[in-house]
Amino acid sequence: DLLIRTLRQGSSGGSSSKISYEGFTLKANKREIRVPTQLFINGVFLDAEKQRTLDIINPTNEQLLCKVACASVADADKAVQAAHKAFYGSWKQVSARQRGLLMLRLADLMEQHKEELATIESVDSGAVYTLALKTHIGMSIDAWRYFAGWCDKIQGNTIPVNPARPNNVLTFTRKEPIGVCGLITPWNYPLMMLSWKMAACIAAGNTCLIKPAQTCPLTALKFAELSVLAGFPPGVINVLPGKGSEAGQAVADHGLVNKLGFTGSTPVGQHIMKSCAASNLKKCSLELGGKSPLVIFADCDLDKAVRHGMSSVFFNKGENCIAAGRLFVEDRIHDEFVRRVLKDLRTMTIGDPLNRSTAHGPQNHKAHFDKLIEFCETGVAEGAKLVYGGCRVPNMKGYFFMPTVFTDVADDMFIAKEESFGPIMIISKFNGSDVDSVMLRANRTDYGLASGVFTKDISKALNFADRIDAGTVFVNVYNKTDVAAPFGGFKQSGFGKDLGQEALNEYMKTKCVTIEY
Ligand code: TAP
Repeated sequence: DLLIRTLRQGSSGGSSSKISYEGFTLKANKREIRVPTQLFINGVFLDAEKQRTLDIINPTNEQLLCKVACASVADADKAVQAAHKAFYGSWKQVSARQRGLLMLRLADLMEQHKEELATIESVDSGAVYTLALKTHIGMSIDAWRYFAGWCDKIQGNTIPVNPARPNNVLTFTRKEPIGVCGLITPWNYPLMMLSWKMAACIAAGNTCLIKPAQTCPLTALKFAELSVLAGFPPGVINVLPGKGSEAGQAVADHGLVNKLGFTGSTPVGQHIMKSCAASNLKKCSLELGGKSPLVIFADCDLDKAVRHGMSSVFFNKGENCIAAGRLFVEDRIHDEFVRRVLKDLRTMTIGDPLNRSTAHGPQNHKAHFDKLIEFCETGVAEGAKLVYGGCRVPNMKGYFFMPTVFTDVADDMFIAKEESFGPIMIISKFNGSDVDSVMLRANRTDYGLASGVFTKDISKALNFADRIDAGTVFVNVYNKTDVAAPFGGFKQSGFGKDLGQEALNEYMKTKCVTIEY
């Protein structure tokens, strides 16, 4: 059949010329990259209703990069109808193993285009290129490969139930795809958030539409082009750049969407859950905000604690959902810890994210940048001690925010409780002989996404892991995520897992079949 023929042709068929779209040529990183700027619905690129567009701004220079189609409610409906038709049509003809092959082929194409994708991500979102290559794009490719492997290993159970003698009974379960899934993602890791969700969703046999964050939808559109080259049937994957309040809301409200996978802020997550309930009681999973505690005991390897403590906050310019929102440092090492952090910060290279020596790029967009300024002003007004940064990088165009450190932060301060989502380290002291009290303080947050502890004492570390109320615990490391390990929060950080085998369950339903014989 056509799909198998496409698969056999290999990925180097030079078919890119067959995909027509309106786009722009990004000249950056010594490359010229064609990037689509239209909606991607039912396998083709097309304009939004009434030709509406979004302005895409380059955060490094605050200049207009391009205009991208902005989906309306009617466009969202068009995408849902396409996904619905594909789910009951062409996608049903594709066997689980063929699905895995398509996903592997897509991953290969992403790998072949990884420098292009990383360049686009860097220019669009301000991600440092070297990090974009390794994490934003690298982990996206890993996710597609990991979930491709699951496609033909999704199995039910046979279950011994009580028969009505003399008859026998066979009861078994089937894991079935849910149908059309809506995916809504934030701006901090645009392609990676898409991949974490979509790879699990597609592996489970669903069709989908994604509404990427309006500030940086470009890698999602380049990805859509690659999905055509990989041979995905039309309608299986649809990409709808647009506004959350309009296109996103339309997806959450749509009666033909059976599942919503959301990553974003807690307030929007709460709102979306209500829409899911009110529309058609669609299943939803929510990966929301965090204010993750990192506890550093005096008996740690201090070099390592400083290195990981820095990256727990400043990784991806703090636009990292599991970023350590609060550091509790044991009083005996507090001053030395702060001294070493400041020493490292003074040598941190801030600048063009495409430059290979840059460690810290611009924040994603202006509204976020402005909120960070406000966050720091609040901290100062509350009486926390601002020991570094807290302002725009002097004399630089672009949304460059100084890596920032606050000490003497009291538990009831705004900056101790609220997520900044930026490069702002919030440090408080604790007394090492009173572990109960630091555990209480670490857990006294509405969030429960991640956490970390640094200590050489294995009992202390395991006690921390037992007692902390968070979905992820790092011991003597931070930010160590992997596509095979489940990821997701507790409390107001949401529910449902991305990644790992557990993520598949978010995109499947269990049917129980009972036969008397
Ligand atoms: P949000 O403002 O919540 O936006 C997330 C997505 O939801 C965007 O695509 C947004 O569209 C869309 N949206 C907004 N209103 C909507 C509505 N009424 N209906 C449907 N969709 C709607 O978050 P953000 O500012 O982009 O991202 C930052 C937040 O995400 C932080 O709190 C961070 O902690 C969290 N985050 C969590 C994780 C995990 S794994 N837990 C990972 C990354 C980020 P627009 O493009 O129009 O805004």
